[in-house]
Amino acid sequence: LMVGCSSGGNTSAPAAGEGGSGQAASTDEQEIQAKIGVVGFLSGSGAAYGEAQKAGLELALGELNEANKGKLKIELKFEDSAGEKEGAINAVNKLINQDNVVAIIGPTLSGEMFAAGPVANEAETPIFGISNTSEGINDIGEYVFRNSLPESIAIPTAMKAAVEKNGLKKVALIHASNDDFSVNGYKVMKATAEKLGLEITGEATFANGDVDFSAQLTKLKQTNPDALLVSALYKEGSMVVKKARELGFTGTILGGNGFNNPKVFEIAGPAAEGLIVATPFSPEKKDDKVQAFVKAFEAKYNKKPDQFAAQAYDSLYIMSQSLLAAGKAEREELRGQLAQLRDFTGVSGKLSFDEKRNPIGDAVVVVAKEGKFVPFE
Ligand code: LEU
Repeated sequence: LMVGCSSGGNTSAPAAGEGGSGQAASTDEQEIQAKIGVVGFLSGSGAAYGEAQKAGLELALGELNEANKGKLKIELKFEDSAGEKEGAINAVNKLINQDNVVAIIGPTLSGEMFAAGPVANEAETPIFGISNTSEGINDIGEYVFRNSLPESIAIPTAMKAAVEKNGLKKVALIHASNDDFSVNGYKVMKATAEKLGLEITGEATFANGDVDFSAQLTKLKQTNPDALLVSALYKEGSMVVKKARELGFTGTILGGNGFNNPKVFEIAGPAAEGLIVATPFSPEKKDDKVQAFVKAFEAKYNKKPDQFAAQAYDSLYIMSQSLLAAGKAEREELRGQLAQLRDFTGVSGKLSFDEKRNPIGDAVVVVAKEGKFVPFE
């Protein structure tokens, strides 16, 4: 790498690499200019995920630039990947080579990260997932980070609670077979069911983009499960929930991380009632930091933040802390600081990081009640 990308060309600070020497002026107390790229699912079937992330990031950006005045100024450059692997690869290439960003936040989906993470890693540019919950994200390489709690922690927490409180014995599973995250979530659900000694009465799949799930659900209902375990993104997942209720399934429905967005209530309507999911963030949490964030978010956007807004918000605080510790906006230094992160308390809870930079933390279990998620107790 030639330049450390200390600033974008469109700011008033000296841009490293543009002058003859390639060195920024050595005046002490110089404000660090950091341009960070964001790759989000901002249009298409999962756009509400990307919108939540953008909202969380922009709220944090305003707060941080105010708090760090004179020391650090962050600029965010958003790119829409539309939830596509190709889109994510193109966005990452553009941000690294054209915009010369110091790091990238996103992309939204695990599948996109599996495709685009290697590109950033190869270019020695830190890339930070804020919603990638699949197994194996950090194995992409040492420039790959995330603060999103893996499904392998969240799903078992939700399943154990559901087994205890709803007395489940037999479960049926359904998932999107063409989405890495949904496939991983399904595997965790199946392994957890086996571990908990549950009988698996049936399994079915569909593809993202499908709109008719009656054949699969009719068959699964006939196997008479106590619960339906759904691993999907919100659009298809919510339609599955709705259809299952329409077909007369009255048992428990439990979903993965994809359901943690208010769109679920829009799409599934009253059929969402009783849906159980695990999340590292709840806007209802009685915690000063969480409540201050919820208040600021509501003041700015007139709605409550979801998990994706919260993790996005936290990620920029982690970036800011690491950039200040690095003392400059350079990729290698920033990577070093991010790798040293051992724990961080944000609005989405207290996170620790294992030796592979995987976050470890607690999930809370919530249940859909009258149009919102409330603690499952
Ligand atoms: N957790 C999902 C994934 O890792 C994304 C989220 C936005 C539902 O792909």
